Amino acid sequence: MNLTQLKTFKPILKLMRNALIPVLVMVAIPAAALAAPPSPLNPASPAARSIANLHNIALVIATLVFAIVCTLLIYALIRYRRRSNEDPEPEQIHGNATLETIWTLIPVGILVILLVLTFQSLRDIDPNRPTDLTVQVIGKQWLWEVRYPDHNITTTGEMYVPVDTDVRVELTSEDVIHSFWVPQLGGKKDAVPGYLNVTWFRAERVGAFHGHCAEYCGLGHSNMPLEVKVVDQQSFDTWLSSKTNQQTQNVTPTEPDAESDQLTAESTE
Ligand SMILES: [Cu+2]
Repeated sequence: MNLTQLKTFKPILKLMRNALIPVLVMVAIPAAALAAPPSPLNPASPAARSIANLHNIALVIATLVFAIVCTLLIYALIRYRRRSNEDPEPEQIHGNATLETIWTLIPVGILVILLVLTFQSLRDIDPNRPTDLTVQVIGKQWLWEVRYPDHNITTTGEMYVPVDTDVRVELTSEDVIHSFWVPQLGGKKDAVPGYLNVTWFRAERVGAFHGHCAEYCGLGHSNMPLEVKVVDQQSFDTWLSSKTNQQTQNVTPTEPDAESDQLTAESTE
């Protein structure tokens, strides 16, 4: 390599050196976020697993496309670069029907694969299925109220459910739009005032799953966590009976009915 060629490469090397730290930061921050406990990539429910699988497949395909395109680009830049002014122009490939057919069919094939997989995921997250437990979740500025309509129980900020049980979650809001999101149990679903949205999950293991409002809903938005506590059936039954006793002692009998009538009215609007 002579001196002129070295001078040509110098700005490129400088650019690569300057870009190294921003690129590392761009990779490290999402990687750290994904490794944190409530990661959607560590699913604990069939719907969440379906979404995570779709993400992983799309990521693998996108990475392969990126790697192949970059390799071909770098190869072409080096192999066909003009070394001197006498170099002839490389052979042009405009109008090559075979090549153009190939690079049309490959993206179409990739999109068809992703389309089929997306429809499969949509089927997996569809809440229209028989479920064993119904929970009503109401977003408020700024907390989550969780009601068990079949048991006349209300909790705040936490949801108890039995493991391996299909749970129907009926969502609405009292004020502004909130979004119900427990990353390990499923995708986001908005809680909209005067409207009933439904999602479902089946927690496959015992434990606490952290969730949070995922729609900016005012100054207290960051104070809207939701803890889903998944316990075995026996512990759930014990919790239900202790909570029922506690609430019948504390609450006047007409109050829960009035609240649940209000939710039904809001839902059917
Ligand atoms: Cu919010």
